[in-house]
Amino acid sequence: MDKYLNFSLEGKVALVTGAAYGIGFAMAEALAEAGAKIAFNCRGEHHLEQALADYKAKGIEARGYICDVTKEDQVKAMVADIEQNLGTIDILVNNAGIIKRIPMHEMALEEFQQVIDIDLVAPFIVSKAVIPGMIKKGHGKIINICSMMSELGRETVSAYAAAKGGLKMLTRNICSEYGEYNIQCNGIGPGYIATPQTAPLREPQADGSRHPFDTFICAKTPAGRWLLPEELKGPAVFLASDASNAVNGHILYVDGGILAYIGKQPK
Ligand code: NAP
Ligand code: GCO
Repeated sequence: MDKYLNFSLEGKVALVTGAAYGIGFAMAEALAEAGAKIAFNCRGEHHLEQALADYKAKGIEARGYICDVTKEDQVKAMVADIEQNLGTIDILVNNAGIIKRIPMHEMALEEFQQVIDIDLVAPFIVSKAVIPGMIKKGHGKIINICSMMSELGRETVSAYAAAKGGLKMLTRNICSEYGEYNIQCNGIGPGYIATPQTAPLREPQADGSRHPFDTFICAKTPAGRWLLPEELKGPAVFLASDASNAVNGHILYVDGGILAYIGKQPK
């Protein structure tokens, strides 16, 4: 087993943004299982309370914060409190994100801006807050949660695709600018994962039939199914650990093969 010690996160401090539930919760759980001390944030007080109970139920003493990642002052205060109580942040997962599914010509500027602020500007804000500590410590891991929409477009998700495409390039630029400080910045690009964010795409129709998007995305996924948040646990530990010290600027697509597949031929 000694061969695989470099997957261990013992003694590390990890901040996972937006990890009250969904993909962020699953990745934070994995980082804790690998030995890291966990800090997370969300916006909703009720989400925070429930998340703390959920982490505790899994034996994880997570440190939770109400912090809007688009507000630099709140982020700075959260990072300072983490550094004071847990130590310098070794691992940052920029996971917090939203989507608005609106035809672009009907989308209000404020709606477009809100998606860009949370999905692209906030990873800049949080990364900027943690990088000085990582430089001082001599190492760091930043993992940006990208998307199929970092590579592909589709109707109604213009703001989201613009943000996630930008996040792919922000990932590559942090890699370029901070690699010399032994900071690796990579992305995880999940496929279609069953979480609250995609619940509207899976809801059965009024007549009880499958949501057309549910049928569509299963035909676009070689395994013919939605992926699960737990299937992101291993990739997150890998990119957070010393096992990936030579991996930098890479977007690891955990998509079940969607990007490689033209789609199942209709019968
Ligand atoms: P989710 O279930 O909607 O969870 C989103 C999380 O982000 C929640 O904890 C939410 O907390 C938090 N959040 C949103 N805006 C925030 C803000 N301004 N400040 C702080 N926290 C904020 O989403 P998910 O499906 O787990 O997705 C997580 C990430 O993976 C997102 O970046 C998403 O774009 C990406 N992704 C998802 C899929 C998928 O199929 N589900 C695929 C590819 C990529 P509150 O509710 O308390 O605000
Ligand atoms: C959508 C979905 C996707 C997923 C994910 C795919 O409306 O198409 O929400 O955007 O969230 O980003 O990788």
